[in-house]
Amino acid sequence: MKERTFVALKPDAVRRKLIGKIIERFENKGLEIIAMKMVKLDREMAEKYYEEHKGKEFYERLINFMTSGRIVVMVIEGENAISVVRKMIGKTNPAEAEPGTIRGDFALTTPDNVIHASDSKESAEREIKLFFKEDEIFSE
Ligand code: 3AN
Repeated sequence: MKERTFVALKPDAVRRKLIGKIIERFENKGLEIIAMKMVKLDREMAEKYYEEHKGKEFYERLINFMTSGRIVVMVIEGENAISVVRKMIGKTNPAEAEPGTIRGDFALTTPDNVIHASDSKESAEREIKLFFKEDEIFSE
């Protein structure tokens, strides 16, 4: 089934100039980038984005990190895009992420684990809406 998922390249990915290397993997896989922009999250937006983690031990660190620099957000479309992209990014903890995955190859610790991708249809819809208007998304 053709799906849309939301991906964010975190401030560490931008600082380390990994944007091209990461996007290349999605394009090589046959996925379509149908929306993309660079933004800098303010605290309010970051809190909205990570509302499910409010109260967790790492929440403050996560918000501080995610507002520390610009990020690249995108909508990716393709067959089973949500699970395929999750597989490609690897486990949340980069120490456990398999080599060959994006976190496995480019990250070592959290919260600076280079990339975020939606983990379900519901979160994809919520996250896409948070960052993109419908007329900024270019579906085939
Ligand atoms: P994922 O990004 O793989 O969906 P989530 O949604 O559980 O993982 O976590 C969101 C973000 O919070 C992660 N990308 C990571 O940056 C950060 N994070 C998750 N767990 C921890 C942790 N134990 N310590 C620090 N940061 C964490």
